[in-house]
Amino acid sequence: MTTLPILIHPDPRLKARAAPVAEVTDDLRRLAEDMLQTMYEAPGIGLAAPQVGQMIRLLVMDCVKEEDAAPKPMVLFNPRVVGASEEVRTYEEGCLSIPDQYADVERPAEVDVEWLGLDGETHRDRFDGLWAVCVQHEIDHLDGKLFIDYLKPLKRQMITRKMQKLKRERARA
Ligand code: K1U
Ligand code: ZN
Repeated sequence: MTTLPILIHPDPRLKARAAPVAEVTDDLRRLAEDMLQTMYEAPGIGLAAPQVGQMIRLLVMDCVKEEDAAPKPMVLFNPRVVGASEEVRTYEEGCLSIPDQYADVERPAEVDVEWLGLDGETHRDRFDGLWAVCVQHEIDHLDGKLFIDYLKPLKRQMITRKMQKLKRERARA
């Protein structure tokens, strides 16, 4: 397994719409394994393929928080929200492509999602709590949308400038 470099905002690949996968192949299963390893190592609770420069509709996540609980890695190809609760919930989100920046985002509290699994079969489930926050954040990545796009322009601009500075510093190091 390989740990992949994570793109940092601003990057045009993080603003582009990713393409659906035609079929779940062994190469794509290997990429999903590498993404899970990258996510656990970061550490994070989710990761979308565009964040590692792969412009396909694939996301991984594991929102199990308790340290002594068994991990629950999930791999979703071509995920789509097919239903959402009227009830909304605000959560302070972060992003591995926007390190050390957090902001409140309001989203539906529960969502129904359909996707292709590692077995190539269609799956459907209802997500709530942190799982609902995370799956919506990751599907946004597949549509070229970042959590800062929900913020007021001034706050978004401030975060973007911080990230530009971070990238300049990392390039010099
Ligand atoms: O998509 C990403 O950039 C990953 C992101 C997912 C996410 C976090 C919070 C709300 C919505 C979506 C992260 O994993 S940021 C890191 C993080 O939240 C975390 C890190 C260690 C332990 C627990 C959480
Ligand atoms: Zn993110």
